[in-house]
Amino acid sequence: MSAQHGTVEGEGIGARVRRKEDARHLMGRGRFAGDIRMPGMCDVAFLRSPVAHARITAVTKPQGQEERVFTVADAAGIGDIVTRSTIPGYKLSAWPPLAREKVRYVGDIVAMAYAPTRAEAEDLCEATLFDYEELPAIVDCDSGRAAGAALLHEAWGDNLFLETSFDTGGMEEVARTAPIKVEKRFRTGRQCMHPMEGKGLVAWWDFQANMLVVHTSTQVPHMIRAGLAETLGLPAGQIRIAPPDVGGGFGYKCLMQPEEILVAWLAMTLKRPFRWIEDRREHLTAGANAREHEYVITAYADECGKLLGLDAEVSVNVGAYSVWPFTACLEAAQAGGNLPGPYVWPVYRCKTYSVATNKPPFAPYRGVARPGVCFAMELTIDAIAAAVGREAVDVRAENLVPAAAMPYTNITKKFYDSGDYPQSLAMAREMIGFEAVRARQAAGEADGRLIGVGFSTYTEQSAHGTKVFASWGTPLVPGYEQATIRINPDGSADVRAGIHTIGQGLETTLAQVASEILTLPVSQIHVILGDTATTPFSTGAYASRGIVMAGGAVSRTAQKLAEKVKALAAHLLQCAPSDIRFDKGVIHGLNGSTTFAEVARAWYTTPEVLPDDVDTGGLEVTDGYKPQVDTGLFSYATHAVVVAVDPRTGATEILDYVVVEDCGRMVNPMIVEGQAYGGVAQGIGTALFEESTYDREGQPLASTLVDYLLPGPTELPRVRIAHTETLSPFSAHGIKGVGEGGAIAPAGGVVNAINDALRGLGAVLCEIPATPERVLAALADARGR
Ligand code: MCN
Ligand code: SMO
Repeated sequence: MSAQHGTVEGEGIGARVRRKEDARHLMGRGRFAGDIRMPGMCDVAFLRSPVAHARITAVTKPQGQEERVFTVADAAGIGDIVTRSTIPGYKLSAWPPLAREKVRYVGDIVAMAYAPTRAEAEDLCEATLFDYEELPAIVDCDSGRAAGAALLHEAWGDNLFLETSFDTGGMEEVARTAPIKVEKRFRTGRQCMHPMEGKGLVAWWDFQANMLVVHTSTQVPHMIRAGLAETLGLPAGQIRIAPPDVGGGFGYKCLMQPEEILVAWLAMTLKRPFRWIEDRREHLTAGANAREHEYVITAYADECGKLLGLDAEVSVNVGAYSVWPFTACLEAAQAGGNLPGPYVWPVYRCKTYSVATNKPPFAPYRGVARPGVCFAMELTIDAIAAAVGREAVDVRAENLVPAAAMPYTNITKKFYDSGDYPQSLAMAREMIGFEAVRARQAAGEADGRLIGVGFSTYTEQSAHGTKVFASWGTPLVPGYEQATIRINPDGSADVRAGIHTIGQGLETTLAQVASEILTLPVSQIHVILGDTATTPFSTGAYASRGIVMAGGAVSRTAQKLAEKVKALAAHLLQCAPSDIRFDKGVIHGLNGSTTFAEVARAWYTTPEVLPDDVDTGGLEVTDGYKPQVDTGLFSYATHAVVVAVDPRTGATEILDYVVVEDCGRMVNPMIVEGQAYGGVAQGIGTALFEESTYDREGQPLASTLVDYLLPGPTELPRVRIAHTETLSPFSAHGIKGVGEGGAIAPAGGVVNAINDALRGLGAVLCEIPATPERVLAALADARGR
């Protein structure tokens, strides 16, 4: 349990080191894009389409201000966002950063303006006239797929970015013989991502270096350099991405956004500093979205609930354009591949549809498809249990991949590298006090509310490797990660990596990995991340790959650097390098000891004390890493939830919440727990509160945080977390990723608990968020039956 973890001595892997980055953030001394001031800097604002689908007839600039307002006619040099993919049948969309001919969602950019202040820039946008002929809007998957539907991209002939199918064969036989058949439809609401800091950037021209410098709030600085080079037609060597502090990314900041391209283009063209800072309303109405899935599921089982076959159709409402670099199809591709989850399914068939609609484009969001997939799968397991009249927790336990089968290749060829899934379920059952909850349920509540308990088990594919992304056909495929480590003249160390820190704690944990090898205290290890001018190449922080990939690179690089330090120290201490060992930052030889500072002094300032044939490579090493498997490392967890539902109001309160997680070796258990807390908070938002609603014309209805409900401290339970540590045999130090996991399970667990509470009344909820209205509708439905 958590108390056993993090009692490691020192500050290396496994220690509960306090986060290095918190000091500046708690003191308000972080430097975010909005904090950057430059002489002569202008603010940029955007005129956005007020309608979801229209043909542009005219855009008229305000008289006398024409040179500060830009439409597509002024931006001949800017390339469209065209995200290629090698998946057969995938259709390309061309997304012009400034709309051309058509607008395809409310928020699509029609014009941009700049001025010394944001208010003046907004005034210029308001004074710009936008004339259009409205076209019918496609807002949901059904109407998008209907025969004769209006087309977003006329040349396609339909509204499907991609259709995929997967079939193991054998479904007809299962359908004919299986004693239990469960048919279900599930829906998950559309969401915004809401990092605490929205998207934003400052761009300027550095005359000294003769390059464009972009301080953009991003998870993927090196990829953005490649994307800007492509769309701006500027060589990548003349672009520096120097990301400032990033106040959360959650996937949203993986994209190259049109605003990013446009502000960079202004700086490149007019050779002066420009800034755009997304406001909350822009995020809610025009920022990329996530999560809107529909599932049609037929599941087969035997009389005991043993799973026999899963037949599924998944539609994802991916919005108007394909985002760069992950395309509009990542979500559905992941959904189809991950739906079977941690269970043994002998037969599987799945069709997926990535449907283009007149809504904002679709980004990966913490967990990507898996929060929806886990919701659908966990509700399916509970439905099967109900059909065979058994406890869902028992049916779950019997169908999870057993520990003895590890490593296990599942039905969709996912390689589950290690773990004990039934153990995590058993521990969660124990911690939540399952029998006590059943007893409390039976006794009834004095206030008339209904108690329910729900479980949700998932796998989190982390650090997906080259082959996985290559199979999705994305334009940039992540391979290795690299790190550079240098011992400074004072004996401290610099760790440089191209991955970025976005709030998830890598400034601390990468220092811990270096400390594990070099034994220097974390305070003497400076971690410098993200800047393309000073760090080695990285594809970035996403897919819970940071600590596996960059941590692996830091580990390998530190080991090579340690050899160099040992060689120099051996000379100073007159012994063999193999006799040298490090302990708490002190370097011990056979007959004495020295320090990193003394070795550094010898190298940097008194080289005459070193032999003539010294390795002139010095005290700096760059090396890279990729895990032994290319298919990702699979973390997993079980969440257990107790809720009280008020059948009169439909309101749900979470009474207890338990997480039993396993992400291999934990580098910092405190940070892992923080990741679980944060993820669960977002997952509870998905389960109960958050929804980007649209009307039939494609108008967003949730344009403020009054309409779009984010959970706050009063809505969130005290989450109890326990860990098991099953080391991966395939990664450095046995580490697996954890960044997305917390957000994957809550919807499944919470809604299973709600359905458990409502069971006596015959109501079943299949749609999230589980708002009071939906709970009441499910109850009314049950009464009507
Ligand atoms: N960690 C650890 N031991 C492990 C696994 C992870 O100590 N066995 C720590 C890591 O060192 C790191 C954190 O947990 O500090 C997350 O690590 P990892 O799972 O490798 O994830 P990434 O570094 O790749 O970060 C991205 C990931 C993703 S994909 C999303 S989405 C997400 C997440 O992290 N966005 C976040 N967590 C976030 N947390 C914050 N505060 N802000 C975001 O935007
Ligand atoms: S959604 Mo995380 O950035 O992979």
